[in-house]
Amino acid sequence: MSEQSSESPSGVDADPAGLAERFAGLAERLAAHGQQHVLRFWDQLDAAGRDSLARQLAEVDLELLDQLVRGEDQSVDFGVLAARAEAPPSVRADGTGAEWSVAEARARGEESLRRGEVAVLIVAGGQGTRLGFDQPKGMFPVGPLSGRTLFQFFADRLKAVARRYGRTVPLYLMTSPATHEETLAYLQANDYLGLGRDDVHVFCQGTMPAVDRESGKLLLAERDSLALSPDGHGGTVAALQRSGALEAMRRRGIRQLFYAQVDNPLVPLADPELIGHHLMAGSEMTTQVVRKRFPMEKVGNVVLVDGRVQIIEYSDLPEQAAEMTDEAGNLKLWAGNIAVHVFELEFLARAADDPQRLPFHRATKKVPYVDERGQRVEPEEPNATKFERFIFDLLPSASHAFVVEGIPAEVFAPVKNADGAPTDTPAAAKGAIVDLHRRWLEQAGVNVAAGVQVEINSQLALDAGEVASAVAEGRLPAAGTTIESDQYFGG
Ligand code: UD2
Repeated sequence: MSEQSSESPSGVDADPAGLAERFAGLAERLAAHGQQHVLRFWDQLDAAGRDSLARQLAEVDLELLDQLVRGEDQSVDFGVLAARAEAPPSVRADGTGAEWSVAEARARGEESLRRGEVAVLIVAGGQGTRLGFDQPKGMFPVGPLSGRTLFQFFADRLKAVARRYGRTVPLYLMTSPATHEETLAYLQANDYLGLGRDDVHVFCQGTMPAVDRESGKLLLAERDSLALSPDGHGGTVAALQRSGALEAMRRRGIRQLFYAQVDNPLVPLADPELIGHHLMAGSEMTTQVVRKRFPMEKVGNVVLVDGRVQIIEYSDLPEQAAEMTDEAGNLKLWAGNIAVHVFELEFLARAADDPQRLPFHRATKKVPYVDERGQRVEPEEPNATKFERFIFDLLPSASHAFVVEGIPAEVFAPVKNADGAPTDTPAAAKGAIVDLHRRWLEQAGVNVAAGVQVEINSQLALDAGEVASAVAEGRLPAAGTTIESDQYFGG
């Protein structure tokens, strides 16, 4: 299941000659790229340390790193791009904008779920630094009353979808070296969240080395290891292929992959409507968006440039472009990326065969390192450049890329920042869950007293329609009654 190597150091101790050869080979390769300084402490390392450093270095594409450091790939001027950008063609939340009805889309999506053609992919490689939670984010307790974790929320929903359509929806979870082992241990300890053991697949994304922002030199995190960080969620494409997950999905008859981020408890995983719009549009990659609340909101901007749908990340969008309005005074670039996509599996497979398709983005960060004297330095200012790929950069290469508007209160409540921050906090996400479940109950004729919190497990009712059925069948309080105190309706 895991593609991350846990092999022990190969017996280099027993073969000092081999070791010398290995050093010579590495030194030569590194010198050709001006990076030999990372072997500075080689003589002081034990066999395990040498082995681990050599393994890390074997994974680094030094040619590519040279190009990135020289900035040869940096051709995009986002200011110019944004000036030419228009709102993307989309199906609006009220169903307008498409040649088919929402009901037709839903029926089409349901058909593919009944055929077992859909898998779900959740990217869970991020380290949750902003949230200040030191475990994998999926383990964060987000249930307002149940305390259920993000991972449990997703599993509850997938079990409910499987029950409704009579076919399981396998879960593919992408971790990073920072989250892999702990995620696996959590899943094992929790019986794979009640999903079948064969229906949960965990695979680990790759890494990219950080370099000194001035010199472009590789940084050492320790004397025997490089400063590495996850290669961005764009790394999903290569990791799917490398881990065998892509092939496993094909064998299983999966054709559509529903992609989401681990930080959004409201994401309607395997939503038949979104999958249906994707299929009706004949799209290779479909993305769900919400109307941005304000120009500089921290969501990517889904736009149309030269006839191609693409995303300009919030950090790349100049303020002036973000503030442009249309004739009605609404934001021109209104479509905010919530990182919910539907992919044709074969489109991803083709992308995996073409590793250069995704560009790299740069971020300047504080990265602790070991200096030339072997002293650990905790920088106070950003000292390093990190390189990441973004999965949404696949959009321009997709044929019929398609955009579907969702209602934020129903689909988007990301957990990004610690409580106390102005937006995207656990408190805000919990509030959004309570508000949504309250509305479902009220639509079914159940009253919820002011200030009272309610939470409904997806296994009991997945959406407003199922809440209405559960009310009618006596599995939730009857219509006309009032819920007077906080209540969790479990699965
Ligand atoms: C992301 C989107 C942004 C918007 C927003 C909505 C990017 C670059 N931007 O912003 O456009 O849609 O989400 O919530 O994605 N992850 C990995 N491996 C990595 C890096 C990230 O698995 O190497 C996962 C991470 O666990 C998380 C997700 O990707 O689930 C997003 O990462 P982020 O929180 O760094 O992205 P953010 O909030 O800046």
